[in-house]
Amino acid sequence: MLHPFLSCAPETEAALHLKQPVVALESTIIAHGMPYPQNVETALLVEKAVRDAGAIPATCAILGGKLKVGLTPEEIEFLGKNGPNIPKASRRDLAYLVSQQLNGATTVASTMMIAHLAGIRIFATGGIGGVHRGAATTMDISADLQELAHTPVAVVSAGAKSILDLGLTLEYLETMGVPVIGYQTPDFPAFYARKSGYKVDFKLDTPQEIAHLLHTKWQIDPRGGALIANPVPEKDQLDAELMEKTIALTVAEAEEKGIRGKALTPFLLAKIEQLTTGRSLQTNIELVLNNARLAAEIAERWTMNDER
Ligand code: PSU
Ligand code: MN
Repeated sequence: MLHPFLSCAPETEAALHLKQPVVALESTIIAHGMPYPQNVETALLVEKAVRDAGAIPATCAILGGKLKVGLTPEEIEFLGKNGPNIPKASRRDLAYLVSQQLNGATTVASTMMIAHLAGIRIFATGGIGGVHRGAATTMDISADLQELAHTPVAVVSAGAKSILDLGLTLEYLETMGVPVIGYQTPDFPAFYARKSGYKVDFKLDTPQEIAHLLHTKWQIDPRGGALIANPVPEKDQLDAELMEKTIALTVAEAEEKGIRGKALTPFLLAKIEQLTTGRSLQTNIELVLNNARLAAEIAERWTMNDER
């Protein structure tokens, strides 16, 4: 039985019913993470990458108060075109948007919630939210981390941008009991770069092993997610030092302008893209595609495990 607030695309519903592999995808990256029209092009390419790797994509969003699981290309176009005018919706925003029958672009946190309600276990994105630099005084810690602590969905990401304090983000995940798994790497990746200077907790080399770990984790305790860190492909990587400088400038500007709360991440993303004259956008697109492919492979192995 579907949750009454969910609205599943027929294809997604059929796939879930038949226990076929499904990969959840978020929509804040579409509305707030990239400019139009590259955001729409990317969202469609990501769905294609999931399909080509043998799974069904389920892009999530809130439309007219419905928790949507699987969007039409027209709905993706709508989110991409309206971009910043679509409210960015994290956990705390869901009840308001649903009860008022409004639209929302879902973050990692709210996409995990929707995926969980629909019975989807694997989710691909670009980068997760985390502990922001200066969080000791601002207390800006993304709700994504609490969601990973509580909701049993595995998130495949290219680590996190160093707009965040990556060391504190990893500490927080440890406290919350979230395993961080490096795919074929011992290093925690820094989104644009393959290394951050920090290590992951565990390195696993195949989608099969990752699916097996998830299966084991949820047999021991059905609560809580996992973070799968998949580094950006070598050829798309940006210079780590240059990005560090760019990000430092961006964070300083946000502070100067007093940009806070949910506006902060989108501001930083747009600014970085401007400063790198679009090169960061290309890298961003490539790493999301890379994550979509890995998530599809894990989802395939996961459905096989699940039926054991
Ligand atoms: N980091 C990125 N790209 C993104 C986001 C984060 O590199 O698009 C988005 C994701 O949707 C993530 C959200 O869940 O921002 C986190 O926002 P906040 O820090 O306000 O929780
Ligand atoms: Mn925040």
